[in-house]
Amino acid sequence: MEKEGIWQRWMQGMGKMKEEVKEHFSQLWTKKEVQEKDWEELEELLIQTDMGPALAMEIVEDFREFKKSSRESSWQEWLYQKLLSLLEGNDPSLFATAKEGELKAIILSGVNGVGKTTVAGKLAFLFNNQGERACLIAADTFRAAAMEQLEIWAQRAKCHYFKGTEGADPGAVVFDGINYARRQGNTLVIIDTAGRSHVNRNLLAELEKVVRVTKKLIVPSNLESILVVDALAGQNAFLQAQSLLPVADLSGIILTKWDSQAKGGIVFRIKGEFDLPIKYLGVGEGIEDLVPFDSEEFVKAIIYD
Ligand SMILES: Nc1nc2c(ncn2[C@@H]2O[C@H](COP(=O)(O)OP(=O)(O)OP(=O)(O)O)[C@@H](O)[C@H]2O)c(=O)[nH]1
Ligand SMILES: [Mg+2]
Repeated sequence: MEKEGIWQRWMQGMGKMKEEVKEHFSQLWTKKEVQEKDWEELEELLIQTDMGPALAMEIVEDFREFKKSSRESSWQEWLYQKLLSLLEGNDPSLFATAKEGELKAIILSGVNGVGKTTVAGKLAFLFNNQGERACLIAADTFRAAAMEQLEIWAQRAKCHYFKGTEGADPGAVVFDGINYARRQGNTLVIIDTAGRSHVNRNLLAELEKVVRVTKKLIVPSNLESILVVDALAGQNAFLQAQSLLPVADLSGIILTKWDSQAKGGIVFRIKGEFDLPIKYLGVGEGIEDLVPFDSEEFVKAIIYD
């Protein structure tokens, strides 16, 4: 695949929305007399990209100031810098400060059907290709089918796999799985958890236990707790992050289904409100359809495409 244009292709879903927003910026930039309702319309459009009302207001206010003070640079350049600044410090790498020679772990959590198991398989493939020896742990013990699904991913990724019995306590499975991986000489475990509603207390307590058990066996620098979010979930994605952040002690986010009709603004909202880095984007159902989140490429594709 050519690197050129890849981001544009992944972001095709943003198409119509993105064009409308940019058209508005362009019109307001050239207009001599801007009515209050024009600014409000822009704000409304920005909210529709899922970036949240606070950020939409901030951008409109800043843009108004900029229009007053400068006729030099273009609105595109201004918006590019503005959006990029909102993602400042977003480090997409996993295990940036990991201890060499110590087992690493990734816990994947999220609501039903967002793509956790798929991400588990993609990450195992990715890290194995980078020389790690990954083991997938099936901590989704609710359904036998869920464990089988992960096993298929383990075969695709050509990595080790560990499962408990159906209905077993996920915390106990994780305990056994991590010890198994140590014995096998794995360098990385990827823990696939069951989908859970972000408002179900029992299920949240269960996830909390999985994280607690993992922390007992893995040094802090070698643990990544990742929330998997469906990029199409909009406002709901924000609520999911809000509720799982304290429970799972999250260290980052992976946004899936980016190849569908994602509107994009959610990236800025999650980064802004929780200061959680966006690590990867899921861009399809294939094993290689996972890309590290590149802020510059992302913003460039929004503004200049
Ligand atoms: N188009 C697209 N589909 C995806 C992506 N990631 C996952 N899917 C699809 O989404 C569906 C659900 O994926 P799973 O990985 O089973 O989701 P899950 O979060 O493990 O689901 P539960 O375990 O039931 O909560 C599957 O049909 C996947 O193929 C993506 O990046 N793009
Ligand atoms: Mg699953």
